[in-house]
Amino acid sequence: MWSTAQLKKTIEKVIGDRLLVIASNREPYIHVYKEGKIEYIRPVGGAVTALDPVMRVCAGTWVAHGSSSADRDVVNKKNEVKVPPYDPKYTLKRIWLTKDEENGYYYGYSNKALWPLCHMAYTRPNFDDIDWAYYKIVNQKFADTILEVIKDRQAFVWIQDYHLMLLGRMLKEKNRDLLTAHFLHIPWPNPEVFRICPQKTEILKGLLANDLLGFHIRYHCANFIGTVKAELEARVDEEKTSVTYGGHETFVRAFPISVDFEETSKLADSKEVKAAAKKLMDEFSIDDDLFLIVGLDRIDYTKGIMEKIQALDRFLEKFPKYKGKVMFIQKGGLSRIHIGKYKELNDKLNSLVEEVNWKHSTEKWFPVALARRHMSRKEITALYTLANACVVSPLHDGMNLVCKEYIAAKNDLNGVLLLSRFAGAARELKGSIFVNPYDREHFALAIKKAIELPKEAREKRMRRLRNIVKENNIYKWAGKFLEELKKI
Ligand code: GDG
Repeated sequence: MWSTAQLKKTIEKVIGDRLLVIASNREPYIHVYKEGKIEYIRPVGGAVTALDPVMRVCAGTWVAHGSSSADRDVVNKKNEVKVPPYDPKYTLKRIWLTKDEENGYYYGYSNKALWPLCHMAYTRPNFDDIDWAYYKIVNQKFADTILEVIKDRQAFVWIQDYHLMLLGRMLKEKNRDLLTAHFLHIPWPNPEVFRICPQKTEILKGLLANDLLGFHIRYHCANFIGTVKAELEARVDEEKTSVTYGGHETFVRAFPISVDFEETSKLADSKEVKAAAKKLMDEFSIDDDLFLIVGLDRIDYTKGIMEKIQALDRFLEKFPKYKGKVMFIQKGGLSRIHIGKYKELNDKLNSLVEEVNWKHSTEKWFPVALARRHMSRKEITALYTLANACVVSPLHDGMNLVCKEYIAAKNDLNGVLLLSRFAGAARELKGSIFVNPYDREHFALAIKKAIELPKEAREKRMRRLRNIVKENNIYKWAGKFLEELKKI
């Protein structure tokens, strides 16, 4: 099993004296004002959850958009602050964006065009020229900042996600000696879908400037290679899974991201989490006899939150004997609320929960609780430990970390995972009860199956899932990525 110690060795071997720079839109830590005092928060989101433990081992510089109220007040003259705040291990360098830049680059091109384009969740992408212009401006801003950090040092830049698809090329144009890799946390769609993107050539060229390109699963790699074949005059080597374009070879590989299994598992057994679990039981009136189902997602149309509540509704229609015996808590953090589609979804979700509760509630019981407040990692972990089942039902998802966190927290084996076939994680997590979120009838039956699964079968499945996540943890993800870099 990969550990921090093994990763550290790999980092030393691969990175050596090179400076490690991570570039991502989102910061690993944000600083906010609360009652006049500055506090820090670890923002919600998969990439950060996965990379913070890696950076703590590597001690490099993380360049990201400084987006929060107190962010400017804790940095030095170089816009840098050491993090984690409670145990400083690496440097966070913040980039400031104007309102227009944030609107065009983040809300606009990244999340109104690329996010729906790559997720194929039947939400039409919106390509706007001004958004694209800002996308380029902000990518250039990142490039300039990173080149400034690196100066003439040898460095490896590890770029994260769809917000920075032009960055690799911008960096290489200025400094050919840099080693750059890009990991995409979201799916890559098939060539037919990508074809409609007006900026497709620039995006592909941007990505193909990197030395290594990573996706979660092989299916996304194959889609990417198919897209390159359809769109560019490039040489594809199927054996090596590499693409040569403009004389530069880029290796394309799958690295399934994961969680820190040991840490989550240990946290789940801690006194603090047990205390948090007790509080949650009071807050949501969770009775020991209830079968508790939990969902945890950013409120996003790709996550299939509406679909899971509709499936629960259908389940209660079909099997009314479960009324009063089952409870569903959906933790949903607001996300990208300045985008119309997200606001709309949030309103729809409120109405749906109200409707389903009204329809099925009894004097003392209602089926769905929508938990909106921010929860700490301890509280999230407590929720996992309480949950008899966790439902992860995205319409399409790069990987999905919630299902892996749930598995890592279930030390007592008393839990069932219902998992969408369209999450990247479905390729690995054999032992889940698989669902198609578009098939409400079948989804409802899967909920019944989860509730009725005998103890032995439940434990057997969970044991199998835990072995998979334990073996394929976050350190393995990072380690394998770096080992691949060494090979090329
Ligand atoms: C992208 C890809 C890929 C959620 N609410 C709270 C909270 N969370 C944490 C969860 C989990 C993370 O946020 C969500 O991770 P996901 O993987 O589900 O989703 P995305 O944000 O869409 O991430 C995804 C990921 O990148 C990594 O590559 O798996 O496919 O879309 O860690 O626990 N954490 C806290 N409070 C909350 O209220 N503390």
